[in-house]
Amino acid sequence: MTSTSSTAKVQVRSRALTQWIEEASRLTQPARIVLCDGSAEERQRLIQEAVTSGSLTPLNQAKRPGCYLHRSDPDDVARTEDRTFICTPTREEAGPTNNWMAPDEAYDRIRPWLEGGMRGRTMYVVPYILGPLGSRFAKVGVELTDSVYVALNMAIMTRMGGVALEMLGESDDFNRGLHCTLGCDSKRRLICHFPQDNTIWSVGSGYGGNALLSKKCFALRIASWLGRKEGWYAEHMLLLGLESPRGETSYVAAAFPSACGKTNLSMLTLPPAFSGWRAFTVGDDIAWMRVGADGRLWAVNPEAGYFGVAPGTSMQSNPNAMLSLTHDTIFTNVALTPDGDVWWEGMGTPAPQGLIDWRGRPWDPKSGQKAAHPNSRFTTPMTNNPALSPKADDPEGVPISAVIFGGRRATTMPLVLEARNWTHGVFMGATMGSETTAAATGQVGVVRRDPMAMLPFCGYNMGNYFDHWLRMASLAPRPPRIFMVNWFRKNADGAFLWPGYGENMRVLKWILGRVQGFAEADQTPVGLVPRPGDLDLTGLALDPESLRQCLAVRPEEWQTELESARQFFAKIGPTLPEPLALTHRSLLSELAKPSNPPRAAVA
Ligand code: SAT
Ligand code: MN
Repeated sequence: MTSTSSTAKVQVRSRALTQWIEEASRLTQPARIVLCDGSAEERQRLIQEAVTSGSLTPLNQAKRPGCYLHRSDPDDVARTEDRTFICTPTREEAGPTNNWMAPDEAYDRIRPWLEGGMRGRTMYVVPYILGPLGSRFAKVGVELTDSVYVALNMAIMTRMGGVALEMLGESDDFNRGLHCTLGCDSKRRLICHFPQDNTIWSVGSGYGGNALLSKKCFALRIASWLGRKEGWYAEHMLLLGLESPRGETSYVAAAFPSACGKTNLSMLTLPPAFSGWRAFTVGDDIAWMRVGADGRLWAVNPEAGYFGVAPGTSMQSNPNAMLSLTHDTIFTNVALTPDGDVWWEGMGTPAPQGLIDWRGRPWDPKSGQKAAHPNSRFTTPMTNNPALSPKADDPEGVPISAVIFGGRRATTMPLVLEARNWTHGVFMGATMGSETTAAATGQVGVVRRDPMAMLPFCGYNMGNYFDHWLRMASLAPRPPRIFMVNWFRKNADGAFLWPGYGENMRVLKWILGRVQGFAEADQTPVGLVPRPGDLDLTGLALDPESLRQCLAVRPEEWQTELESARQFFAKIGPTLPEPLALTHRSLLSELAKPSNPPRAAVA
């Protein structure tokens, strides 16, 4: 017998939603159904439930009010890309870079697992909005989940509850996310996307992007598919505002693969030499972008919170994140201190004695094991961020001056490289590569091509996705300029050449200078690079040799790079747009030319 919570002060007016909840509860047979209203009282009630069931451990409330620790199943600590499927009627629609399953096959495989899958448990109905309220960007999703941890995370990550039902009204236009933990059984773990049905079925995992269906599943995979159909863009990008000493704010959108410092860059703290400047976070992970009436590209952050990587986050690397984490935050798989606080590797303080590791066991510093899982996370509301942009909630979004692609590359890729034109910029994004991190299961540290940081998140054929990017040039009369950055280049001894973090502002200043037409650059066979004197290095002790190596374009490295890009394009196959193949050929012939003395290029 199921009962619906009567405490919710909200009402479902959409017949389609009522029917779908009924259908899902007939299938999964929960003991209770709770319709989430998004209120503060509800949050307290859900936290209480989670603490009682052991899903959350309260942290020291005097030190971290409103903060809790969650430990996931040790076998369920990252996205599982090999169990993630795009279920379009044809394999061709999903393309060569996605796992594909026919929709009927996927539904038929998962349905038996879902039968009675929530028996004895609560089904939380979580209605949410992606995008600012009242915005033309905004979309409604509803996630049905048997995880209170997921419901609590969704309340932080999205505009959740009554507001979403209000926006939905009587409409049937919403994303249907059905999530069932099934004891986090890896043998019954599948994350299936049905773009044509605007539906996601996720089973067997309670973690991050597998389970918070608003995030990678809807805001990227399904939304990228909707964006192509409707003429807009859903991208794996942070959004950052930079206010100059003259009081003008410019916005950049930047794509980096998971766990490459997107959150840090989006919360940038500026070096002392940039005292007249200010940096503001609009978003840290996902951008939805549309061409505005003025011909520029405009963007919003569809989310309302951050699901950031904890290890490496410190007062030095990201003070705005550290300040955000002082209250009302859920920590996942970090270490617990004896006085009920959190700790992780790279927090900037020595490990206290008596730590409990991420699995809940006493931690032995000599064991060689990490106390916090490398992909341990914090979930914190964006309103906690001292650097939150006043435009973060603006229905209009922000106009984008520059699109920045980046990855983690020990060699080849200079600190910054500007595309010659739109097609070359799309080529740079399409061929970008990065060394893998702990954000997904699998081998760490090998270079993989990760176009626009969307390889695991593009909900349709990658070749068609490139074509959609090329199309922006004709949709937007005033498109942003495109750049590539690499904060992670190393010298022959394996040491990082560039200090990174706040010092990245020096590169951003050059990028804005290029956009505004006063910064200069050298032409190289593969794009435009600043000369050492073009970067504002005031107050930075960086030896000239390291800087030279940071900016170097080495033809022999680029030969290898372009060969690897060719192999990747071959994998894309017949949907690869011809302009990208042409760009590849023209770069090869530029590289083959006898080297000319570098020319200064004026913007
Ligand atoms: O687990 S998530 O997909 O939400 C985080 C990430 O991989 O970037
Ligand atoms: Mn991400």
